[in-house]
Amino acid sequence: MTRQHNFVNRFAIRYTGRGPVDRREGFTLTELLVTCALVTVLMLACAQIFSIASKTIGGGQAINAAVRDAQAAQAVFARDFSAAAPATVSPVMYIVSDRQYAFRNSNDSLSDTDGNIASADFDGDGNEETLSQAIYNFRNHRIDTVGFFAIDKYARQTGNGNALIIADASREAWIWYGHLTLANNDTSPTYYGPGDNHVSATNRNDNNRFATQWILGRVTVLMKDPSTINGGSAVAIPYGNGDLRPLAFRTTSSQPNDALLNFEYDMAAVTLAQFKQDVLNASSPLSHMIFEDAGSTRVGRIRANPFQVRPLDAQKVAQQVPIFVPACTQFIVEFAGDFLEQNPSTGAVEDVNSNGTVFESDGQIDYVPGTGQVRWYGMPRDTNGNGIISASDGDVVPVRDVAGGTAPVFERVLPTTSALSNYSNSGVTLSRYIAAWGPTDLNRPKMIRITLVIDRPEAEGRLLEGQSFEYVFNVGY
Ligand SMILES: [Ca+2]
Ligand SMILES: [Ca+2]
Ligand SMILES: [Ca+2]
Ligand SMILES: [Ca+2]
Repeated sequence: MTRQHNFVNRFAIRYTGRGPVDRREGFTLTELLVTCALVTVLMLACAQIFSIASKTIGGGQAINAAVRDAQAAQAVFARDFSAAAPATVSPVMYIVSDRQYAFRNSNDSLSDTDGNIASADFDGDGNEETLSQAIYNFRNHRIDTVGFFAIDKYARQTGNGNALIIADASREAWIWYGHLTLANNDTSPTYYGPGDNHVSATNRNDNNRFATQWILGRVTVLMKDPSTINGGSAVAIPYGNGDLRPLAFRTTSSQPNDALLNFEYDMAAVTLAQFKQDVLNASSPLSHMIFEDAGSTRVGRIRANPFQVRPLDAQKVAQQVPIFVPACTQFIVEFAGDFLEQNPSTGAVEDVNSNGTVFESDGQIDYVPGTGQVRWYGMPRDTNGNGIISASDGDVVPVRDVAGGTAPVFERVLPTTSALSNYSNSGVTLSRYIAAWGPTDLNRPKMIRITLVIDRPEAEGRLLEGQSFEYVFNVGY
């Protein structure tokens, strides 16, 4: 028998009570008190060590969690963009770029000395300064939205009443990404957009005011002919009468109002072909190309409620379906493609074939002369970090700026009235940028670049800002 076996056997005897335990093995009161004191000292020491360790681990965990979320998101983005419907089939694709000032979190809000959200001590010299709106940081955020049609295999994720999910599927869907509008804590909640101020002292933006509270959403709205939809008319967003759904945001009074906005249903009773015809018939197509908030200047943002109370019903469950990436403080969408004709030897944008326009494909994805890098278009942004933001510096700018000041038809709304030679001046203000390709705009982006910042609450005090992730996707068609 080995020593180990003896050891095990001795324990077995003690705990099965086969013999009387020697009194000398017990503790006196004094011994117990001394032990307790020693344990207390040890516990205090351990608490110190664990506290220091957990501060270090906290930063690491925040990074790990952000990386995990970003990796999961990357796979979903890649599949969605690769499934984008061809321009000949897809009536619409759009990118809306918006910017929003917001405090990172409550502590950031309290630490601001002058009460002006736009100014902060960005350079660490002890004074608050204001930067160009084209420079994005923990105060100045991008809250872009992107919408397009796709062909893949999509399962329904919403239901009706007590049927939490109705079994149904489609090969056609409208896909939307953007920061969500979120419910506040009221029993009958008010919905607030990212960075919105409180409506009043009693009606507050509890869950969507600070950037670290924001949630990036993703929805797929299945598209089917009404006669083929399971579960009856209640699940459908009817189409016709020139009222273009699903992209028209507010439906007519006879239909379920805000059904899509509220995300009660992820099924539109219209096929891609039917919807395309509707867009072609529309008198003012632009208003139906982007998912819009009628009655305000705001872009449409799907409503979600991450904090539902029981009992759950189909609508409460549906309002959690859009939740995609929590703590997402920046969502930047940019595009590349073959929109301009460039001189093959100099790279200059010019009418090489003398047909009167530079807005045409020359067989080459537009590139930056000199470096030969892919030219990315969108809301102005300094991508090489040198403090200059311009077309000639190779930064992100509208196509207009690269094309000598004239915008192509798909640039529907521009952030400045004219192209600027440098957007980094602190006086520069940017309004919305919209690129929207309609049913007759067949030359569409070849690539989409997504830049995400994930700033999880546990990173506070450990990381200066969130983690940034950048992805480039080929568009499937
Ligand atoms: Ca300030
Ligand atoms: Ca080109
Ligand atoms: Ca030409
Ligand atoms: Ca630059």
